[in-house]
Amino acid sequence: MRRNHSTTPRTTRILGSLLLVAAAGVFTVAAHPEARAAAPTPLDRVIPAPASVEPGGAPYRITRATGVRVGGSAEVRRIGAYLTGILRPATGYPLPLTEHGTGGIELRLSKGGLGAEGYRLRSTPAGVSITADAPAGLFHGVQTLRQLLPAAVERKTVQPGPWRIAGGTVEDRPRYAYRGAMLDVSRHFLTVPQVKRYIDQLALYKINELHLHLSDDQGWRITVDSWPRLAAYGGSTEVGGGAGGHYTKADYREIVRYAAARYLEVVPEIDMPGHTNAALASYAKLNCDGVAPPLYTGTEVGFSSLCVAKQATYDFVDDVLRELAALTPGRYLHIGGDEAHSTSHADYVSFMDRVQPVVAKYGKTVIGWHQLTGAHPVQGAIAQYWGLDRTSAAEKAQVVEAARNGTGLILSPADRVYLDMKYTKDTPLGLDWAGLVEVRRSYDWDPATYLPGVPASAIRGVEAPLWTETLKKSADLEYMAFPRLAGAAELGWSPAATHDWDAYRTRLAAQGPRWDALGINYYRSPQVSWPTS
Ligand code: TNX
Repeated sequence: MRRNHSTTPRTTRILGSLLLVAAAGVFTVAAHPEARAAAPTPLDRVIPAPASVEPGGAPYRITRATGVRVGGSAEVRRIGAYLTGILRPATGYPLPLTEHGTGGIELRLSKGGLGAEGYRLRSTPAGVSITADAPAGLFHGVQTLRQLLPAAVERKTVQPGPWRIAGGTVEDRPRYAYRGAMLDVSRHFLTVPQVKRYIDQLALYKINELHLHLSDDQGWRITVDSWPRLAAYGGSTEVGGGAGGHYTKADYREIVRYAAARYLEVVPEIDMPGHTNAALASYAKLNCDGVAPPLYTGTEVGFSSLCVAKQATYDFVDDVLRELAALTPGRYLHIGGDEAHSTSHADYVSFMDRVQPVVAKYGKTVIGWHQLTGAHPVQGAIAQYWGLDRTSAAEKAQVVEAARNGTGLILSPADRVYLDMKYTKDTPLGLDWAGLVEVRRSYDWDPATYLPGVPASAIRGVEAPLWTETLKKSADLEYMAFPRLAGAAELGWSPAATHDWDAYRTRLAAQGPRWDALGINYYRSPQVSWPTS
């Protein structure tokens, strides 16, 4: 009974529900309390929805005797260690990493035609195996395995179990290669542990790109050795006048390392030529009038601009991008380019004409906010679309035209996946300039048809930005990100044929206890029937 979403989703969904009802019946009459709680999570109750699920056979049960087999490479062993790091505290089992033997949990690299990030998970009473062409696939398979276990597996103290994984096979691979989340560490500075905590949350949903918005009017957050005042002075405050902060190069490398260990690529952004007050305040020579403005701690946008006519501006850009590229193993440098309301159009175009080749000179690919499509995007450039339903037809047409001419697109429609938008008028945090964005609205759109006329090949994926004008603590970030982040991750990963609000809200409800167990603060949207216990 293979469930391949491109062919027969609905019939099998109904069949699956019937089986579930039958299973629930069996377990209600069973006397043992453990058995009653034990109907294992169905293989398709995972976010993002897997590409293909074939349920069948009895479940596997993790016990005190289970080992984790990780033959082959050091990287597979490291993924095994990550998995046991998750499983050991709640199960209380030793779960040794082994190279040989049979049964148990097995992670193995083997060519299966599922691509750079795909995996196959097979569960039988004898064991669970995850196989993949490449380590990233094994890591994503581990996230699926995690979600197939009871939510209590996420707790840090020993829990009763049982730890069962439904029988059958999952074959999975992403719809889009770029599945991103952005953190604005400029408006409020976020510490390295805060960023790591968010990275762990992103990994659970198979997100593979972490875009860091490292500079804005309110703060410059990364050390640049050739321009030391950027971080030391430009990073010394934030929205509301707090102390701000910045990452040393060692801090930044640590974020990159931590992300890479979870198969996320870091995309650093230096926003230019607008959103630059922190830089302009740090160096008078970057200003056309040679006068440094004061540091800024408000939340207005569009008032600052680098001086497009001055050579100092391009010396600055070259130094900053060179140092940033040297810190960046990833493919991309994001050069911003949004809301340059204090830069004339002609200046904006000439600035982008000079700056994009600098990115290429340092071996990286340009990403810019979609206003870049109003200039001359270089070949290979990617534009990040942050428009709304109500964005003018002319602006949309400009983006579509660029996509037809080869510019790639990352979709971040603000009235869908801007995680800083309020859910309702009563949401205590966030902004509402793009509208109120409840969970269903955030999930219910299709990246492939969102901008009619864009060729499918232009769409690189989906990114959910989290701007921090109103957000300071991890609990604030999480309240805005969860549950909507899970929906954005699913739009990026799952085949279009799995898209179904009713099925999604059931799967989403099952994430609530997991977030509780992980200590993740989330918005209990009334659109979702969260479990009560
Ligand atoms: C628009 S999106 C901005 C940011 C703000 C955000 C707040 C974009 C490229 N620019 O400067 O932080 O709205 O929602």
